[in-house]
Amino acid sequence: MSRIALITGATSGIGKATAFAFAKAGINLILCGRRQERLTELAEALGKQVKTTTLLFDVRDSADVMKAIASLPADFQSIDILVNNAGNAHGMSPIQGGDFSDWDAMMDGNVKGLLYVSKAVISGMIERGKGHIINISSVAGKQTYANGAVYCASKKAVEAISEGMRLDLTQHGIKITNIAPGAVETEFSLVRFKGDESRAAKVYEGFEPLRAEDIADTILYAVNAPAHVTIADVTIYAAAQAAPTTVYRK
Ligand code: NDP
Ligand code: 8X3
Repeated sequence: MSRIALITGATSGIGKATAFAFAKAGINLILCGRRQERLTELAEALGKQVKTTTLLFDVRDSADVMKAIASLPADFQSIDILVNNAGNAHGMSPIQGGDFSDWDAMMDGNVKGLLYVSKAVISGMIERGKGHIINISSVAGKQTYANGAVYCASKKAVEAISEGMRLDLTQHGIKITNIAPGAVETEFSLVRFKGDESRAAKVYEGFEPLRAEDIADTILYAVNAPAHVTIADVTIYAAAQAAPTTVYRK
């Protein structure tokens, strides 16, 4: 029987590429995000290959998260795969210059949002005695860099949550995969730098960054591993990147 995956942050970047990769592999899709137009467009495009539905919610709103996931049609309720991908960096500044609303957006979205969505999905996985949760962390969760303390903290939290989930959920037949990408060219830097296109473009200048599809390939590999195998933790750098902020540019 075809599997069902719920992907948060499916409207852009890594989430969107994962939706395409899953559709190609015959995995039915629950596509989530805050931009309905993009969700509808994606659901229509991928609906030619697999069954699709969309959920519009902000991961930071626990009540909305629970309501949206509870509203799924019966044929989408047995979620096999959860991809906790929604998230962003907001701003880049020394801790003493940090902005409260940026901090809230990162901690509430990247950390608490991931927890809310997981809670909404895990109970069903436990009942069915199976499931797979993919948490998108970052190399920022492995190594802190200057001016990135809060984003890095949010991704270190994701790493800890992945470890904790594995400890709590393995006994229920649920696999946990933590994926830590390096520099992937998506809308990420545009969001981080609040729409400043030239500043965002500079992040990826002079080297070949990762593509969203590279991360999607790894996610698909993890969900296609044999039943007795858990891909627990994967770090993926661009070939020219040696550490989060050490990139060899031409
Ligand atoms: P994008 O900005 O391209 O995509 C981010 C996605 O997250 C969008 O679909 C957005 O959808 C969704 N999202 C953001 N905030 C919320 C929210 N509060 N509620 C619901 N959805 C939200 O960035 P990426 O694809 O690069 O980022 C995906 C994940 O990968 C993030 O967790 C990011 O931290 C992580 N990552 C990215 C790296 C990179 O270099 N690009 C490297 C390492 C990790 P919408 O706006 O429609 O809600
Ligand atoms: C995104 C990668 O290095 O910009 O998580 O933090 S980085």
